[in-house]
Amino acid sequence: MTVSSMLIEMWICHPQEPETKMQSTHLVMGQAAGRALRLPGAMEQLGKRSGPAARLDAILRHLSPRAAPALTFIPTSAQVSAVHQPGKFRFTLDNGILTTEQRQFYEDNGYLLIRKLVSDEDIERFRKEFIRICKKEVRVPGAMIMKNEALRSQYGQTESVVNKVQDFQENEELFRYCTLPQILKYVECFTGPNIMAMHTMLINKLPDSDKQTFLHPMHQDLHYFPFRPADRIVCSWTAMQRADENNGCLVVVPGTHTLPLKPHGYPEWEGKTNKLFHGILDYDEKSPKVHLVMEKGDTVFFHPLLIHGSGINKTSGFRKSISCHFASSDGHYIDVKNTTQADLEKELQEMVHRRYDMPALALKVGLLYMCFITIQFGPLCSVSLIQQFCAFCYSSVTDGAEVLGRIKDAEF
Ligand SMILES: O=C(O)CCC(=O)C(=O)O
Repeated sequence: MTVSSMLIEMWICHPQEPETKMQSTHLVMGQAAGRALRLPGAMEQLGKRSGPAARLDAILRHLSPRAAPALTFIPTSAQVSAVHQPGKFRFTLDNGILTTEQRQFYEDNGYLLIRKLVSDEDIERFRKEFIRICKKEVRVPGAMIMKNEALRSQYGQTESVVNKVQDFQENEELFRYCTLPQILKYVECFTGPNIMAMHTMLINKLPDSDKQTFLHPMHQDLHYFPFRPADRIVCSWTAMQRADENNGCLVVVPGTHTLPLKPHGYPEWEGKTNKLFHGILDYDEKSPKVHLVMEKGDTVFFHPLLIHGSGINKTSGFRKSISCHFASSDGHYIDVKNTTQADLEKELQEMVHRRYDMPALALKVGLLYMCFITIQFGPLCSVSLIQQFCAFCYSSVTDGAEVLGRIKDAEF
């Protein structure tokens, strides 16, 4: 049997340890190529889980029957060696998908653009689901929905006010993006075959006529991630419509994926800055930038150290994209204390304190550390975070179900 695939959004880590292995709660062993399973039902058929996975299952059942993790298993080629092969290539792995030229391009530039990777039909489904979320026809437990409140009185509950849906792992339709075989086959070239979906976003860059900018300052995504190794993390970002300089396409500084992680903070510019939209503090505006002009369905894969951002949307329409950060489950978490990421952790801690009003609980069991691990970009805990939290703190938390309920029922 070979490990043919793994795509999960649920994992366990140990906050007490400075470097913690990313432990998957589920491994899919020996799936036939071409089969994709939807869990938890199917998992039971694969046999009994043991160790931490079994413990987590038991805890989640105890907490709430609704809390069972949504698991999606998608076969990958498993042709790739996740072990770093010294020599020519550092940032890419060989599974026969990328040509030598494509590998070399990513090695040199830190990104790779694949044209027409996602079909119009899939994009239309994502778009429709996004509209339903905007209209509150569906709720996405644990997701952070970022709105421009100033526009609400004019436009009501519509896509005209929603900038972003983040951490949509509990929405089956949007999460389908992270499971598309054509996406995963490329992801595997960067992460290796055991893949975890770490962070998801559907960005709807609003027209900027009223100066309520939704501008992404130049940054490195690794700033938001307390896990490593960086070279086994990749973002896949798909344009849901044409993106160019006019509507705020992605802008990258090629080759910067070889730089270390730089100190980030709020940009010192006139006008609005968005919560947690940090930028590189010493960013040199003269750096040679490339505007990634993309058509609907085009997808760019990029390294988490690549310096990138996006400008304002100067048109009267929206600019939509859907993205996911994937990482190898063979990675580990780091303690960000005394690193450039420490301030972000603090900011997130404060947000969680305010949002959920549970400092005592948090302090008792180290929730705050865990928050940073899972929230990544957003101010809100994701459901999987709380599940992990409960799993860890089972012995000391008596009201885990209540905490979980509070998060799941939160109105965003
Ligand atoms: O989609 C955008 O406008 C920017 C996205 C971005 O910077 C990111 O995903 O890190």
